Amino acid sequence: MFPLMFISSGRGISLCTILLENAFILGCVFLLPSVSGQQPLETLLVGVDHRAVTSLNGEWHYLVDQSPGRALYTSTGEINDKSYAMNEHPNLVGKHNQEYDFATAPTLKVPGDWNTQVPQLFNYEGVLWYERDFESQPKPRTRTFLHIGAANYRSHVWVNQKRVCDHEGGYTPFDCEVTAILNPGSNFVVIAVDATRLVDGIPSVGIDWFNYGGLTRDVSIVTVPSAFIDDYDVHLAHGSKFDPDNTELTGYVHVLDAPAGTAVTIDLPEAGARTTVDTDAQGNANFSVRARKLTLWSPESPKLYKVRLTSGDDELTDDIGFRDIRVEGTRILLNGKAIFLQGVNMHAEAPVRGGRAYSQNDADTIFGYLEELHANFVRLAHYPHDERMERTADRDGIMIWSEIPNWQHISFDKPEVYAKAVVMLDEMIRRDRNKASVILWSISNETPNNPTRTRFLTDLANEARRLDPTRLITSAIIGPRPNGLEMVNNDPLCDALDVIGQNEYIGWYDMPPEDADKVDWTFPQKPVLMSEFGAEAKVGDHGPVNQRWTEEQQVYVFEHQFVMLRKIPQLRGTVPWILVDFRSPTRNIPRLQDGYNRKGLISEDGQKKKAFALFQRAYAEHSLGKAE
Ligand code: GCB
Repeated sequence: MFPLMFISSGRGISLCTILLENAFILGCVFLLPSVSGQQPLETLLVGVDHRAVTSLNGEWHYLVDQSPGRALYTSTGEINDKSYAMNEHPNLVGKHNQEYDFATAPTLKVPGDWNTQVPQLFNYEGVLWYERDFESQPKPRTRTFLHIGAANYRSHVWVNQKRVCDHEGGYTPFDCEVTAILNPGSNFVVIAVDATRLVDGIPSVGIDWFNYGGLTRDVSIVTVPSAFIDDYDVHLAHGSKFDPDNTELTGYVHVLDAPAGTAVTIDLPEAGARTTVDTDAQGNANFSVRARKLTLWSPESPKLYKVRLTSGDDELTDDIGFRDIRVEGTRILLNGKAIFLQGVNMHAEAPVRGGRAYSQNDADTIFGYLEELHANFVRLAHYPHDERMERTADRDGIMIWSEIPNWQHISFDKPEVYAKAVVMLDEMIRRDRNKASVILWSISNETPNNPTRTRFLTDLANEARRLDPTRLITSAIIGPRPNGLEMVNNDPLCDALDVIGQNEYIGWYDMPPEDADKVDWTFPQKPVLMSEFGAEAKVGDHGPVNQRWTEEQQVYVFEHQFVMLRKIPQLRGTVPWILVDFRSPTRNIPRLQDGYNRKGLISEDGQKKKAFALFQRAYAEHSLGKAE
């Protein structure tokens, strides 16, 4: 067990230092915002996209604060609350005061990375300040939050000159309470976003994707009653026998700041299910209710129900599907039926438009490709994507692997890094636990096999199970290094997983493509997904199959992969790397790469390579593996 523990308080967590070796509790350190510290997850509103909010999307003024970020950081590395956060304007007459002015500064669109909006900022990875004004009419007995869908990587937020929150992590949402700070009429918000990579960050400094900076997802103002539903979980009772006319649904609704005994109603009119339960002293209302008429969610029938939650003055209606996912031996069962996942990987980069994906149009383009491919599964690499992706997957019946960015080299020996990982995991699970499409939580990708990392990730897998016992836990494992043609995965991390993700690049980084035919894999007795495999090709480049970078060679690599994959009895899914070519600054071969990883089945401008048709056929014929 890691020498740090999270103690639940309500549904939030606080970081406490506990010396377990001495069984001696030193006490809880409620983390204060600091330059390097991660704030514990306190309030994170679930289902914000299903509430009436005031959008703060649109044009925001910005100022660049080049490294070392003199406006954001003091010389001792503290956050400076008295600089741009004050949003003052320079005196044009009288005494000299300061040298910035948001009011006349240029603007950036939010949501959106800064890199693809301003040519000079394309490679910028430092601090950038955002500002915008907004109107508010605070109402009595309400609370107001600023909700930020994601900001990469660290954010510091001030409203009307007061710091309201700090957040670390580029791919998950957070909320800052502003109730006491808002003025009737005009207000302003200033957000400093620092995209500097950190050795002790998650991910760490070396990544194979583009480090888009900025307010990359929706920003909104959310007003709720003084006691409000901040979190809920409505799912099919795990292990219940499915009877469409009498099915148990279960979960909880958490009402923040509700006195014990506050009534909560869970109502699914179409399913004939309704119950009213009371909150406990922590504001939690656990429930169990029978549905009289239920169609389970599945790729063939992605049925969603209106789920209306009410408590006091608060009310929220979500669209939720119900399904059961479990592992039995080496099989994955969806609603009791063995499945084979016909998948593909995807980064959160907008096809054609380029830049960080954030819109429904981006999601629809990606899901359009998935449909054409006859895919039923997508791995959202290597971090949580925009919530629209899960919503669209719920709608379209595509199953999802969602992961936190524990990518390759992380400071696994540092308790503070473990603390960050737990918060990111909690934020990911909390946002998406009501999405039927999500079947797998992944805790990491291609991490080095050593005891420190295995302990860190085993603890994290257990934490994921504690947070959500209804889903499967996985990780993408790399190795063993090829040793002849026998590949034995004996990574001890597999013990902590329900489903093994295996990455391999036979035919590209390792061995000639044809050798794949002769490779034999041995795995622990669990379901296996080949979670990455592939080769690069520049769209439009043609030639013989032994010529690198051609579409023909990419197809050839996959064809030999197929021979190998069909021989793995416990293979339960194929997830080629990757659906669309994506930006990666380390991919620098002129003309062939030009800053893109070219392992896509589709080029970044939407042209399908030959390999796309290969998978389309294989998936249409269901020919790559068996469900049991
Ligand atoms: C991997 C990584 C992925 C890379 C890919 C590649 O093993 O998991 O993030 O982009 O290989 O193309 O090398």
